[in-house]
Amino acid sequence: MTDPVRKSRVFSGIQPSGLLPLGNYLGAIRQWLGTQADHENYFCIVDLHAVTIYQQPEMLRRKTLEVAAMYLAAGVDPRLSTIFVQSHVRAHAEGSWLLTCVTPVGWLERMTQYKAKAGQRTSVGAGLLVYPVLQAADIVLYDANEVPVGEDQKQHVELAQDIAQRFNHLYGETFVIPQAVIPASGARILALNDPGRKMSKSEAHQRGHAVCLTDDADEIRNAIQRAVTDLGREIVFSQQPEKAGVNNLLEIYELLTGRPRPEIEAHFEGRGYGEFKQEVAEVVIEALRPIRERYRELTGEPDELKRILEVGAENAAAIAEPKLAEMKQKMGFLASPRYRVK
Ligand code: ATP
Ligand code: LTN
Repeated sequence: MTDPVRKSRVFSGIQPSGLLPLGNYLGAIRQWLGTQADHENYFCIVDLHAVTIYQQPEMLRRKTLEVAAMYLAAGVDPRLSTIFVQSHVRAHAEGSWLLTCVTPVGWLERMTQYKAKAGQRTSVGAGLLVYPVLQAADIVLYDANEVPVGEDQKQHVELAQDIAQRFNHLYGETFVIPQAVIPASGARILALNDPGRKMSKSEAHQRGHAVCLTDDADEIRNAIQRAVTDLGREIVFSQQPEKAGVNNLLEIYELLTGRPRPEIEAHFEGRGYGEFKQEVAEVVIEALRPIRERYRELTGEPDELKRILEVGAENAAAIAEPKLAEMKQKMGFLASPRYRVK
């Protein structure tokens, strides 16, 4: 169980299913940057999760490297954090099967993300249903204490707690029970063209839906100028559904400037939505400029990216493989010399 002298361990991941939108950055990656110095961090590119929905093979390979470049460009430091690709560490897939066998189907059918994604399709891949078990394996194989994610992942981390508890109950204390860490602001960045929905990577190609970390100044200005607001005039933080568009832009502004809410409201008092959006756009452009520039440099160095991912996979496997061996031993699998932990 938890070693009292080890640093608190952090695990999180993003699917390489497209270019990263501002929501992924503000909800997840920015939190990761805060824990780098004094935690032990594992940041994964979850390609096994991405294939729960068909991915064009060449695109998946490309996007996996792009997301790695995006992590680095956004400030994840490979000297402080382990960055790796999920499919490079076999323990994730194997551990996931073991956990699938202790998970009641009813727990999976209750997941709101499954219901939403399955509801849009006529035929549903089994991977979509067991997706949160793979996520639980990701987390518990590292005995992660903290899982920094956006609001939409809270339910999946709670399920990981239940699965870990059930395994511990059936086979004896094995896993640390993880906690979701959700940011107070930016936990659910909304689609710019539809503030009734969350901004999402898989919809980021739609015109006006999102700002992506790699967008240029004109693309950012266009998307924010077109953002859906309301017929009112008040530029205030508000949880009222009709103010969701304005509130969303204000949260983005707050997160990127670090200014306190009352100061922001006073700053925009009496000003029109056009002017407000212009200023939000400029703040986003300036915040993303260094990320975009660094991203461009990094994608020009694929060998360096691959080297970082290789080191990351080695470090990750050094934690995950012994944990998997412990699971197998506790479940009663016969040990084999063909399956020796390095
Ligand atoms: P997809 O559209 O492919 O489901 P996604 O945009 O939801 O992708 P994920 O890879 O599922 O992105 O999530 C990566 C991380 O970003 C998770 O921690 C998730 O909670 C967070 N996140 C995703 N979208 C938002 C959002 N709109 N606001 C805040 N956090 C978000
Ligand atoms: N399912 C998550 C991505 C994800 C994850 C994880 C997040 C996979 N494994 C482990 C935190 C910890 C998503 O779609 N956002």
